[in-house]
Amino acid sequence: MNHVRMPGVVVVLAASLAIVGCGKKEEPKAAAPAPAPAAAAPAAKPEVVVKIGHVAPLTGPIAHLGKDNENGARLAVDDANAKKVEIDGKVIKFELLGEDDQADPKTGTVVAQKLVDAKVAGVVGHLNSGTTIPASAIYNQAGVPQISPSATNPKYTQQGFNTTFRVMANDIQQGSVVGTYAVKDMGAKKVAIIDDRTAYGQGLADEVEKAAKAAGATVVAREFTNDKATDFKAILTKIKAKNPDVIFLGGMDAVGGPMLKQMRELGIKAKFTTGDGGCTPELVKLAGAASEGVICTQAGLPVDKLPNGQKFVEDFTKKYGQIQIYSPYSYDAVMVLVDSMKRANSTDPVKYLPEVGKTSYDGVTGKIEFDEKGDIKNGAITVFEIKDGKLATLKTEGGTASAK
Ligand code: ABU
Repeated sequence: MNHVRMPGVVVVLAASLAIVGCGKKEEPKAAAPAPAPAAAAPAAKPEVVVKIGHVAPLTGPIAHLGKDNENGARLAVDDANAKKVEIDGKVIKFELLGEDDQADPKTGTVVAQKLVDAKVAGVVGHLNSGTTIPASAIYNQAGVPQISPSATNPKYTQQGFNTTFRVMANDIQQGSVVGTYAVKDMGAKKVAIIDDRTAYGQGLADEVEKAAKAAGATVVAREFTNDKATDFKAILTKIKAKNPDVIFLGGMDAVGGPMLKQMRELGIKAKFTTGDGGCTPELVKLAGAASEGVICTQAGLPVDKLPNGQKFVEDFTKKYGQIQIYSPYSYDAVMVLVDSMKRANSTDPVKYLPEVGKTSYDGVTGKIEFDEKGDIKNGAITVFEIKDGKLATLKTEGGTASAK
């Protein structure tokens, strides 16, 4: 049976007629007190969408690192949105615009312009120094703050731009630590150096060469490859003839993995060292048993020693799986942008950019403060050894403790 929904006023009228119709005179009842008017709901605050750009290689040999970076930034955006951040009387809904630069400098500038045209308020990226440096000119021209969570080449922050920041140590620090470690701690007298001809790989290799020589070693070979190569037998054969104690690679894990395997296949006994681009769980996956005993550095603290990192590690791994290396830094980079907007009470880059430089933020990676160039103050370098397929911490130099 269908029930016809009657408007309330009709129901009241029908009831009154029924009373009149029964012929009994009734004294009018005192009117029931009118219900108190419902308290007016507070007017909802207007919501404003603020776009934050993120750029990394999401395709190609180091897509696993690009996705790690992007996922860190995405988690930060989700966490910031859950807090319903209010700026200038409006609730801000942050939106991450993720772009793929394929680790290619030209593509890096194309996607940088795309983000500027999309009116992003800030950019986290890029991953590679070779893309971060050319893209930084575009963001600078547009006055858009840029924080790289992983580009370690010192040139990025040496261009005189007020828009460039990085939340980890640079390769002057990293090269000095790994080059000195190879000589003083690993006892290398003869060092061979290979780089991938990227801004990162070549730049770090130059710093390692300086540090190793300063510590008393001889550089017996300096070879290069490229960041897409997979066959290194020709350069490794040349290096074998020089009988080095240590081989250093300035390059990423996608190069380091197959290079390590081929070193062992050629019977090269030298110890293998590399910087942050190769100091990842992916290196172990790619090189297998050949990665045992590798010494490598990261430009930051070990994940299990991140001052405020426990919740980040739990949340990230639950949502995205294993941390590669830079996701805690991309998380912090987003949070530094948000924190700067809050302090400026504005999401307008013109207004909040000066606040980025004044940052003093307790991130998951530690205390974040910038020097006059935009480099992190007191960045840490950690030395690891790969043991039983895992990155085991040997020592950390520099770094600040969290205030928490
Ligand atoms: N820092 C190593 C990987 C990223 C880069 O600087 O190119």
